Amino acid sequence: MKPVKRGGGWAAIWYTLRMARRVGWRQLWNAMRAKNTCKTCALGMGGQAGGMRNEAGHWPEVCKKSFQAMVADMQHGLRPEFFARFSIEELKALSPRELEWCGRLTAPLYAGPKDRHYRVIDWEQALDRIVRQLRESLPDQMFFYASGRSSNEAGFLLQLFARLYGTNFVNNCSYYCHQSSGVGLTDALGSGTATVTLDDVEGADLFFLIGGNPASNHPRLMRTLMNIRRRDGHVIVVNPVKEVGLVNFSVPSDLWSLLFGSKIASLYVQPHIGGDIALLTGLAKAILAREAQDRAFIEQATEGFDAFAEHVRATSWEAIEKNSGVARATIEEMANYYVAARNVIFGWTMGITHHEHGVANVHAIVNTALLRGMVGKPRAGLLPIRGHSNVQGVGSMGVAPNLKQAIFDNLEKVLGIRLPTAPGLDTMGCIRAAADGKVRAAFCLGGNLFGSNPDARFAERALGNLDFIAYLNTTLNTSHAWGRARETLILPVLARDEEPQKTTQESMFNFVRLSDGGPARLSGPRSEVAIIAEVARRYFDSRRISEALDLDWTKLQDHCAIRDLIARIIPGFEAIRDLDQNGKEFQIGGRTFHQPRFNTPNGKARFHVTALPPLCGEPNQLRLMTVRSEGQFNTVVYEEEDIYRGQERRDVILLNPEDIRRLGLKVDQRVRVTSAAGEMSNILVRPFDIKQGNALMYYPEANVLVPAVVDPRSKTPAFKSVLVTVS
Ligand SMILES: Nc1nc2c(c(=O)[nH]1)N[C@H]1C(S)=C(S)[C@@H](COP(=O)(O)OP(=O)(O)OC[C@H]3O[C@@H](n4cnc5c(=O)[nH]c(N)nc54)[C@H](O)[C@@H]3O)O[C@H]1N2
Ligand SMILES: Nc1nc2c(c(=O)[nH]1)N[C@H]1C(S)=C(S)[C@@H](COP(=O)(O)OP(=O)(O)OC[C@H]3O[C@@H](n4cnc5c(=O)[nH]c(N)nc54)[C@H](O)[C@@H]3O)O[C@H]1N2
Ligand SMILES: [Mo]
Repeated sequence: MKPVKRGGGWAAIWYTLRMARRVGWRQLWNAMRAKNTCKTCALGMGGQAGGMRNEAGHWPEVCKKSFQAMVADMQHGLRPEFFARFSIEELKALSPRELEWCGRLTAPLYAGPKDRHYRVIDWEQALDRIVRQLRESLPDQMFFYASGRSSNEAGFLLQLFARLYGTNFVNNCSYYCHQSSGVGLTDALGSGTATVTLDDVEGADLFFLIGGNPASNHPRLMRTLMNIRRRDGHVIVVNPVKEVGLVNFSVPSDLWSLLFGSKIASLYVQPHIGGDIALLTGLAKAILAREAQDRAFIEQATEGFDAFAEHVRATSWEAIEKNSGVARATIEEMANYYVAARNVIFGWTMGITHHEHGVANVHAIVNTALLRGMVGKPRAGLLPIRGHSNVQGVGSMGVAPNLKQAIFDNLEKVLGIRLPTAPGLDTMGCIRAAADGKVRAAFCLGGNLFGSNPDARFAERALGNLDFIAYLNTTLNTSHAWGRARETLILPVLARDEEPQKTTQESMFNFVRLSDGGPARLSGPRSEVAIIAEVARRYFDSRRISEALDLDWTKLQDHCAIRDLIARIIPGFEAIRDLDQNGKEFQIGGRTFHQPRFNTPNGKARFHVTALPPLCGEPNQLRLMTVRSEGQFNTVVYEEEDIYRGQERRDVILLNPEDIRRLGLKVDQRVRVTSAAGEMSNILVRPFDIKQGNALMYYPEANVLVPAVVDPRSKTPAFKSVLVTVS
């Protein structure tokens, strides 16, 4: 299969038309137009401005992914006969794509230790089964996981319930995603999210895009990058892989761009996997040598500069070049761009966070920005480009093992309750505790806990060691086949645009959106809030949550009542109380930095010394990254092909042609790929423009190979840095 010449464009439009044929034009159009936040990435389209509009009000803002996700939700419902016909073993034989396209879940499903098939049970039995588990377990034998698609309302309720139940074993998929960004940014600025708004990005004259592939994963950021180039600004891409869409992209809603394409990267830098710290240290070294640092800003608004500068000066160019794989001349060229720019944004994604040194990677980016005073003023700053459409909101709501002190205090004060104080557990921590038999049961609000885990065989064993697991999902996924406990329950939920009540979401720019919801497409699935509130009501036997507020779990079926609590408890969310009345979507206070004063105790931003991580691996080994293709959303595979990388299938390993030659391999030869965690056979060798010594395979399948090793600070697995041999 030939790769496309540029990203986006007609291919995206054709695909959309094909999707529309599948479910009906009018239906799809109406669904896309409804006032609901887009379901896919966290760029924050839709909401009250109407579907397909971004935070700057631009229309039409759509991408293939939003159509894919919508069409998947518009599928037919799965009939009970399906589960009588197909055994769990047979579900295991289905690919992630086949599972997704089986149809929407419509009825609660149950499988016990001896069952070979899931069977349909009624809601009464299902809810009672969960409550029985809660009664039989001790609070520290239960954990709660949430993905990032659920609403703020559902997230808030889930963590409140978990804490009143008595546990801090509460976490969300950000532990496998941007946690390193949250930790690294908080270290440096006292705040863990983007420091900028979309407007700021639109006004920048240089954008560093590090370790991300937005052409595929955040397509609507591409218009913004195109606009920067059109204003004579620049985009510097840092990525071991030459991603075609980052070189040239056709923004489908822009006629000129559609016809002729838009150049994206002004400079494309290809470091080794894990070479970013060395590269950015080199960039800082070049800036310091030119004395181009912003002295006034450093003096007035930062601390830790001297130790940082000393470390940078002491690091040799030789070490920098070797470790990053980038020549000094290229780094000097980056410095030329950086020194010439006035307003610079640093955006990054999983190429930065999915490492054992993920937090240090984020420190290195912040250092680079501080060096030239590019944080704490308009049109410049730091932008972790988030994944799931509401992953940031779910975190803000406290679906996290360690509550921020202010939230903890507010919860106790406002509700008049005592919260558990035993330490919480991150996602990998919970999986390990399951493997060790320390936790006995789990409750998963969305997501695919098995499929997203490193070391798939270990994850299967760990989850299999649980007595009970409940999954709340819209469609079937690999967790339901491979991530089963002795007893497994699957509950069908409504998608965001089918909710009977309004819900809210938070974008990666800290902007809170309101979604109207809409009519249910199928009878059967229930609202996430309704399920959590009902489980809690039954478990607590209708006891009141708070005497002070005269509040019980039945009242918390009402999303307005939940938003009222959020407004009282979560700092910065005061305006959420009246959101459904006045429709005023809002920017969360205290997170955007347009002044050089930060949320650290003394108001200063901190430099961090970042040692170069060793570039590991023997000569016969390759460093492997596991990434997304163009046709998937996380563990949900919509299409087998990856048109951007020119791959018609997913069981491939992409290698630099020089490595193929050096290792004595041939293109399209079948090989075995082995790592410390496992092996995959019958993988096809494919040549690709990837930095020599590095390799690429597709997630989630390649999770068999990823060891369960995490960054000690953020607990995020090193999904992008797996040593493998090919034979
Ligand atoms: N269509 C679609 N959209 C999505 C998703 C999806 O699956 N599909 N997932 C959503 C989610 S949850 C997330 S988190 C985001 C993910 O968005 P991305 O982070 O863009 O996704 P990945 O495919 O993991 O790609 C990471 C990129 O990092 C590069 N990379 C790998 N290792 C390194 C390294 O060491 N250094 C540098 N500089 N680069 C490196 C890879 O070459 C690749 O281009 O997208 C969100 N949006
Ligand atoms: N090897 C490797 N592993 C990785 C990554 C990687 O790059 N490489 N990336 C990591 C990252 S960044 C992330 S974020 C995680 C993803 O981890 P998760 O968020 O746990 O997984 P998803 O695949 O996004 O979850 C998909 C499921 O969500 C359900 N769903 C969809 N919409 C809704 C809804 O509205 N409500 C509910 N309740 N359910 C819904 C569907 O049933 C679908 O099967 O994976 C991580 N794992
Ligand atoms: Mo993610």
